Amino acid sequence: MFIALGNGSINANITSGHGIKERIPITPEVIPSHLKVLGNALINYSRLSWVKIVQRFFGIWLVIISLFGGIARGIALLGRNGYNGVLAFCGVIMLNDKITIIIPTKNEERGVGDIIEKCRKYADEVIVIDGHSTDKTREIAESMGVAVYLDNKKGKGDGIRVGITKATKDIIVFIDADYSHDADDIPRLVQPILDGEADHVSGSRMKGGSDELHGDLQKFARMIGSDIITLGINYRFGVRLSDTQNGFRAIKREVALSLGLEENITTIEQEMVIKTLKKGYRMGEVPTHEYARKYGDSSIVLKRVWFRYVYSWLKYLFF
Ligand SMILES: Nc1nc2c(ncn2[C@@H]2O[C@H](COP(=O)(O)OP(=O)(O)O)[C@@H](O)[C@H]2O)c(=O)[nH]1
Ligand SMILES: [Mg+2]
Repeated sequence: MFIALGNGSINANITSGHGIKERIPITPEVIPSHLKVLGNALINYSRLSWVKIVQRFFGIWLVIISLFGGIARGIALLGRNGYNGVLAFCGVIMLNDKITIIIPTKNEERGVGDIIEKCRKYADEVIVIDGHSTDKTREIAESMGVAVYLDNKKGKGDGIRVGITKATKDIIVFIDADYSHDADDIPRLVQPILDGEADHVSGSRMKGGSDELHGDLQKFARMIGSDIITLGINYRFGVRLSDTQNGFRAIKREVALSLGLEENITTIEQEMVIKTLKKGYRMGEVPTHEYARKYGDSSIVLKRVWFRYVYSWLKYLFF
């Protein structure tokens, strides 16, 4: 239905679901009857299939081309990624070509399969960087057809650095393999980059909640330490971030390559944030929830790594 102005009067051009065209002048007296006609037109449209509605609005050729294009893409995804390929086709088709997802793993045989499966919804390129696992992590990942590379046995940071050199898409997403992060948050995480608002986006556990930062002394210390580090970064660069330690993040590949990352362990997360800001790139944050590790223990043992956190924080902040 179109409302048209002409000859000093307002006309309603109504095409009903059956294709009958009516042109009715709108005057105060006839408004109730116009509403009735409009109501009928809407009811008729609601009875049409979506194909017919698209056809009415955009013409038959657009429908034919998009149907063929869609079917071809759907078959390709079904062949490559099975059911998840079809899900991707329905939901996030635009993202798949732009993202490389990197999953660092060390002895994650219980979670790696699930996380790969979920990540495939959002990226054509999923890469596992393994820290020389002694369990079946690599076998499982390889059997699922994703690329698997070994790091240099120096820690997660080393794995992240190897991953950056292997990625080929415009945006890299890092996600852990221990069920801490929800792959369904990936579209939200990359959105600020796609919108041209940020070059590097971190998931924020402070905004999205964490099951890993509260409950015992070790967790409390991690939370306070994380807050102090973030505070220093905020005042040094005049930003207001809430989380600089989360492993769940998205970054433009070109930016990641330009940072000259050096850290071998999980201190690489804060190094990435500090160097992003130092080089004048834009940081973004979105709330993401951190779930409790489902099995095993964190690789971070605070009494062993706290010094490296403090040292690398000060080093990258001021030198
Ligand atoms: N490539 C690689 N990945 C690692 C290494 N150590 C831990 N990871 C992975 O990094 C992710 C985060 O590790 P985790 O121990 O959960 O650290 P936390 O989440 O900070 O407590 C998990 O997917 C681990 O499997 C390593 O030495 N090399
Ligand atoms: Mg973890």
